[in-house]
Amino acid sequence: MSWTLDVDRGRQTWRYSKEVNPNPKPVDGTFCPKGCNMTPAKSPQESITKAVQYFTQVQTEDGHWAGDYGGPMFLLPGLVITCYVTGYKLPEPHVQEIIRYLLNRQNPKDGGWGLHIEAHSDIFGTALQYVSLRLLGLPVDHPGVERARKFLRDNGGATGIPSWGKFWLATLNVYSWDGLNPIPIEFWLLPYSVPICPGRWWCHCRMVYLPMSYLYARRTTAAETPLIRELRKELYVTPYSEINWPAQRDHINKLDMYAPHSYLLKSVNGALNLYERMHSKWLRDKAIDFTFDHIRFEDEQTKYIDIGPVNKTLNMLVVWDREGQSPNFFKHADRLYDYLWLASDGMKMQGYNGSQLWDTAFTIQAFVESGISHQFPEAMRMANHYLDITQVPDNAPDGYFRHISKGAWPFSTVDHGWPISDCTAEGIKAALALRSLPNIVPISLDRVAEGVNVILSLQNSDGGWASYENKRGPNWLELFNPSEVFQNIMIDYSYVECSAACIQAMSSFLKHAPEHPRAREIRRSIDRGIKFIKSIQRDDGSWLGSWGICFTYGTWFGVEGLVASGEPLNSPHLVKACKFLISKQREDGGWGESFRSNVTKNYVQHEQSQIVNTGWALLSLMAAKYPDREPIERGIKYLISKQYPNGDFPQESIIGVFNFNCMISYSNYKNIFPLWAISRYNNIYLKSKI
Ligand code: LAN
Repeated sequence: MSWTLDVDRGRQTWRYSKEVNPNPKPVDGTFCPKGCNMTPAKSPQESITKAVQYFTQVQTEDGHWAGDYGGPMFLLPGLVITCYVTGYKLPEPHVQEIIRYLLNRQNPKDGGWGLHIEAHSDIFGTALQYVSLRLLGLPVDHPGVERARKFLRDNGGATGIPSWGKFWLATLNVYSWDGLNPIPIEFWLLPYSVPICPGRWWCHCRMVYLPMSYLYARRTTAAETPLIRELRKELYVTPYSEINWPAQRDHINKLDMYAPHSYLLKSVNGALNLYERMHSKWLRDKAIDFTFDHIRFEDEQTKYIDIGPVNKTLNMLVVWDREGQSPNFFKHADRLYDYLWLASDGMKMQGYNGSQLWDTAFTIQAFVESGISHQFPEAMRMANHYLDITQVPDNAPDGYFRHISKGAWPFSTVDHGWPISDCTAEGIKAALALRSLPNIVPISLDRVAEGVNVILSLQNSDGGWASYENKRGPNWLELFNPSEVFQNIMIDYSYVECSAACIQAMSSFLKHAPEHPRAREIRRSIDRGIKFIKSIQRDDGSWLGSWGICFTYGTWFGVEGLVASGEPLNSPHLVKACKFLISKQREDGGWGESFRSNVTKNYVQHEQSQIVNTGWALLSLMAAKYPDREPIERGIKYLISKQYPNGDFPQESIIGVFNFNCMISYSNYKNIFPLWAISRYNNIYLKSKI
């Protein structure tokens, strides 16, 4: 028996076969290149060669780099519950791998699970994985199930689960809909001119609450089976029929609480609970039809992948509610597999349908900076091909709040197609970097300019860039954040990462097309962007990262953005940033940040140095031409000492994040950032041809 990763224009699906595959294509983490020298690198040059050799060997046939984009623990249960409610059967080999994953990721200390693979156990994580294991067939007396149940019951049972958990349990018929605060579907009928119109929310928040409000309005619920009746007994510390459900609406276990409801939200919820008892049926039916059309639009625009892992399974449930097991339902089921990733710990649901474009764009830039990419013409040709086919060809049709996307790059695949500011920026940077290589047919400057057009359109009035869309609503909308476990989900904010990437892309574009008709406009946009970046630099010289862990990530972007725009190297902003980084260097020469940096928004040292943090810190210091070579050299030595003899690097702690509290794995970063930093070191200090 064997598992094979199939790829098609970035689409990744794991296929099981009873036969053994005699020639498996290596996937990262499973491979040592043929004839690879088993001694560790003795010099930066050797380390670079080994790193590039290794990483080109695991490139997929369609030109991208694939990897594990798992980490969050609240996603897979949505898939398992959706399959159960709709009667869709996952293949048995997948079921076995999913069970293996859930058991592997159970916290050995207390038998629970948290919000992500490194988090402390909480009710959200534990109740949802518990239910998943039971739905997938584990018996009530399985040791892992017993330990989980003990954790749950010792901590008050599942009543204190956060709102998204309450929602999933209610669809499964093991929690009452009366135990939820209302998810008012009529909001969808508000005109855009109203500041709280959902069209102004951050697209991820919008696209999650869209199907949630539909399913809440319809109270879509699983049929009561014997297993459901058993679960009702297992999940709670009081008999199910005696639970006071309305009292549970605001009951959130303290283990789970991260973003408490505001007073404003509490009073709005009070009013909505009243409204729920006397709403107009006519208006509700109208809103149900509108949201269904919107959901269908999203499904079709993304080829049933959907913007993310949460609305993916919710939308599938909506289609089932409306149409049963229709052809569209099976289109959904087919795309479930795009989210499932098999790794050594089992099969998980990823935070997206992959990070294909993002990783490939960074890899291209690191390879070009290595100075040896011309020795790997086929790998570079295929990477260029992946960039080429992944640029979004068209705008989404009007309506349903979509921003323009023609010329943008997405995070994963062209089929997904949602444009993102910094993915577009990294796509542009990679496309332009490839122009320095021989024998590549580069993406034309006209097409790159289409990407620049998207970037220009996305600049906010504060001068910065948000993720997918402009910042469309006021900050006070955050007071309506109902999620309890995530921060900053209501609107799209300007981020240092997105802003700095856009500035770098436009600066690079100007170098390639100085006479472009929009050059002045671009220069002005860069200036405004730089002002924004400077305005959010912290007093200690750092920038807070929002999508990576944490200050080393944010500071890397801040510094590269300033340097790309031509900021003088003696600028107090750059000097302060370097001083900050140097102050965090550790005894062994490395840098290492804990995910608690993001959670607390203060620098928290990891127990150990981390190669990816070290890569970011070194890249920043060298971009800013930090005058003292000694700390940089120590960092480089640290990185080289961590490289495996085959050129790969170890997978260390989780390194990505969203909404401050949930971590996510970027498993290719270990191969990208150490290589990039060592390459820059070689270029600046050794200037040697390899
Ligand atoms: C991502 C992944 C990519 C990431 C970067 C491009 C790295 C970043 O610079 C901008 C934000 C973005 C696009 C991003 C936003 C939040 C996402 C989509 C994710 C972290 C992947 C998963 C996450 C999504 C919100 C998960 C579902 C959870 C909800 C709270 C809806």
